[in-house]
Amino acid sequence: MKVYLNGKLVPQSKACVSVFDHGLLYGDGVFEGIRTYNRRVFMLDEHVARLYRSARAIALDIPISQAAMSAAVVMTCNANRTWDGYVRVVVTRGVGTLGLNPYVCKKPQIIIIAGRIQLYPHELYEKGMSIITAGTVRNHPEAVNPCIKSLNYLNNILAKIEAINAGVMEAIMLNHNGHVAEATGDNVFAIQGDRLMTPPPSAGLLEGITRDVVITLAGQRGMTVMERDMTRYDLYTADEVFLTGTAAEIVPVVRIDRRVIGTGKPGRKTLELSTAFKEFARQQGTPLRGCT
Ligand code: PXG
Repeated sequence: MKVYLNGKLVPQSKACVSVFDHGLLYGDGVFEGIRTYNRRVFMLDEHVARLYRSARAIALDIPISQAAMSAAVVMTCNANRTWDGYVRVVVTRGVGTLGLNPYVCKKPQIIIIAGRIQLYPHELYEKGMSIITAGTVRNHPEAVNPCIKSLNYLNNILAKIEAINAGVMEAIMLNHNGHVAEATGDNVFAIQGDRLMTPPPSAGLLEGITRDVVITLAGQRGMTVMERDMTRYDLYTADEVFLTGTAAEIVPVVRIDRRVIGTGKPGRKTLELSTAFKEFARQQGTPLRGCT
């Protein structure tokens, strides 16, 4: 595998960063996870724009333009023949000292890894997923805003530990008001009748790019889409619940905190949206080498 590191493609074995990198020492940096489908990079401009927003929010100046970043992603995918895969873009603050001061870090490190992604097991998409609500509260937006896709995922990892320890793979995180925010690496949706509900960004969540696509696709299918504050009540009493994310796509949820959701099977509308999403993802995207 060839890894993009600060403008060059280097063999995986040579793709190293310093132990003094503030990304490692403090989680001081930002990242993106992007998919390729059918020789196209899905929603590349949107991911790159979010990366630069995240960087801006932590006062990190990425030393190349957004267009150059997009070109670097395409180049890395082509070099690795990542036609149906997963791309991780990481920008760290760079090498500094053992102190916190980010301004001593003069050169942000840009890393692009084009590889595979481990999706949830196939049967989860057919049978649906069991999840819990976590006790770990989602970061307060006035602390580290969850809109920032930063390298510090400890808040999410603490909730993920709760999930795994409870024997499930995902956890819903609530915010400081007890409202539903999101899952540890996915956004959450609930369907009640013809209404599709998802928490608003003000609830403290990453504005997922898959979330945006699903909102658009649902609108096109005549569903009423509402961004509104939700509590566990809305999840427990929903007809259907599902999670969305770049890696996960659309995952039906059939149990929350051991309560059965809807019929206990993936819902019809969830499956419809999932089919529409797959169709859209195959057709849309920035072309890679050999894309027809
Ligand atoms: N919320 C959070 C906290 C995320 O990290 C999403 C929602 C979904 O956003 P997109 O734009 O992908 O639709 C994410 C992104 C993992 C993993 O290993 C997941 C993400 C990022 C990094 C790792 O599960 N999801």
